[in-house]
Amino acid sequence: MSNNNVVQTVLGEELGPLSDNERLKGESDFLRGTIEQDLQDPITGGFTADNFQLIRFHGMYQQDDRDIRGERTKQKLEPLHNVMLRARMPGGIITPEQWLAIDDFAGENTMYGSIRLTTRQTFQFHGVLKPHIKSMHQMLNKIGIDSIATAGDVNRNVLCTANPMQSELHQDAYEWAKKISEHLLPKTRAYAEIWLDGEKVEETDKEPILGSNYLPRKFKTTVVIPPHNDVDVHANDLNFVAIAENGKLVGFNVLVGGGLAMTHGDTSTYPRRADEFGFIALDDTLAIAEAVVSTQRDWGNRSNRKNAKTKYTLDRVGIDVFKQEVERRADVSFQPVRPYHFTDRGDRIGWSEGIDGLYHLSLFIENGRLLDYPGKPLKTGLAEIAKVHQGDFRMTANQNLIVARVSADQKALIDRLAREHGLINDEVSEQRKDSMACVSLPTCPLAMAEAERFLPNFVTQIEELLQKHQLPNSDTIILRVTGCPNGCARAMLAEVGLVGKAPGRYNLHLGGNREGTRVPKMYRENITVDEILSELDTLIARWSTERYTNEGFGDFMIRANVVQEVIVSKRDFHA
Ligand code: SRM
Ligand code: SF4
Repeated sequence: MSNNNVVQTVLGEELGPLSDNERLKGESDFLRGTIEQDLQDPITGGFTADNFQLIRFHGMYQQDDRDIRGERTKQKLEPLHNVMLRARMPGGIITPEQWLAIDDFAGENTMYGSIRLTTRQTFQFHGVLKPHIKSMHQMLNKIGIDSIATAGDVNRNVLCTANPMQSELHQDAYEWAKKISEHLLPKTRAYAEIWLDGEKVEETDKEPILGSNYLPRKFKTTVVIPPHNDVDVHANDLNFVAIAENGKLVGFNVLVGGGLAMTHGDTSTYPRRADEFGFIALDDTLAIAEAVVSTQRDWGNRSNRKNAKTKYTLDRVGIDVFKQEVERRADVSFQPVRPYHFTDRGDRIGWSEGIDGLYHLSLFIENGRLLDYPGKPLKTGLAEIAKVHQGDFRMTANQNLIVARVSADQKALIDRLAREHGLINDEVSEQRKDSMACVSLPTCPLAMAEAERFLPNFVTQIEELLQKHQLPNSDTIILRVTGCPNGCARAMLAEVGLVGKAPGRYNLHLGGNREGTRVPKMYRENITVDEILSELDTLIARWSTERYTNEGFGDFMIRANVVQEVIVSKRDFHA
């Protein structure tokens, strides 16, 4: 499929000529391109032509700092090209030794000196210049970490509920997240050859699962342990909902077709919840994962990348048709969905005790940015903890970090280190813990408005509104801000979601729920921050006085008819 004059036809329907991304994947020699030559080229700090896209399959994005872009153009300099690296960490578990190595690299070899925890349970380095790229991969390899398939048209980092309290169930679920990740990884040796000086081999195995053109678009998978929906299943193409009997994992409910991105002004794009396909036994997990991926591989739209994700394939071919194809390919019949429910998505910040008698400290890391701030040396604090910690660390899909499996005799020491370095702060409000922003400016090339740098002050203003309307600290609103409609902070599953439109201007969405099972609807378009605050002032006042007992802000927005409920996204979201 490397010829872009070829028209793609699926189940008799013509979708159009293949996009240029199909050409570049097909011609890439299994993701090698000419990345190695570009790496040697000292004339530019960047990657050229197709390599700009191909490095994504190796877990890197080319970026430049947008704050200084204009100044460099004035000085007739090329943008200060660098890469952002995203590691592959199924289930987000990292050891103290690994942590110390990444801490060291971030401090010594990146432009920003930070480690950024992401909304998909891993970390990113921002600002790695060309001379450091290869040594970065070699450092990671040495400590048992890679960045394969954390970006590009492949199955991304597989998430797993970060709940160390139920240790046995968590361990089983986590093992499945790892197995699924391994099973769906690209089989090409390109990563080892380019970054790890691996031996050159002719590819004999032609990517049996992903195919030589890889997937039509990115693909996201989770393993979730109800009642916590911390991974936000409805943002993901494929979800395995753990079903346990007497604390033991017995199988999974499978949910397919979630995704949150849209494009401003294009009503063929929309955020969408995943659909329930049914229950499967544990032994069928990999076959089902593979069948969902291969169905999407063959039926996903390779002509229009904006309509290429699984959510659009389901809506195009029909949910039942897609499901039957998965059953046929896997030779497994879905059983009726087993009962489950979600209650919440947040992390339990602070200490908790697991059923195995070990302790876990969940740290709230604002925007996931670990850096030494004046008076708050967060990055140093974690390194100090890593030097003494005998358990592990767990990154959460809420950009937080758990110091997990702490023995009783280490608890006081770790608590002291965390407090001394500002990692525990009893003043942080519950509202702040329920707020999240994507990276956005200055590193994200797609950002239309601020998000990470905007959120902290904005939360202070929301805290003031909650106080003004006499709401206690425990009554919060799930608030998420993304700098553009791609939705990286999952604003499209928030009670209040702000979506960047232009500098200082956002679309205001309302009506998601606390469990993350409803997409919020647009209430006001392209408004300023003052206008947002004024709207929220009125709505929070009403919530405070008119709500039923324990009624969440998003639920109240629907009941009070402030916005219509989005039930079927394709029909309701833009209506
Ligand atoms: Fe994302 C693109 C950051 C989670 C939907 N995302 C980007 C890029 C790489 C911009 C780019 O393409 O050049 C951003 C890099 C910014 C930077 O400087 O770091 C970026 N996305 C992030 C992270 C770091 C946000 C964060 O604050 O933590 C998250 C990294 C996750 C990870 O570790 O893998 C991140 N991105 C998400 C999520 C949330 C999720 O998966 O739970 C979504 C919405 C869910 C979904 O996929 O529907 C998301 N990111 C996108 C999209 C839209 C995809 C689409 O369906 O159209 C893009 C743009 C694209 O792919 O074309 C994008
Ligand atoms: Fe960038 Fe948009 Fe994702 Fe924010 S939502 S990180 S602005 S792509």
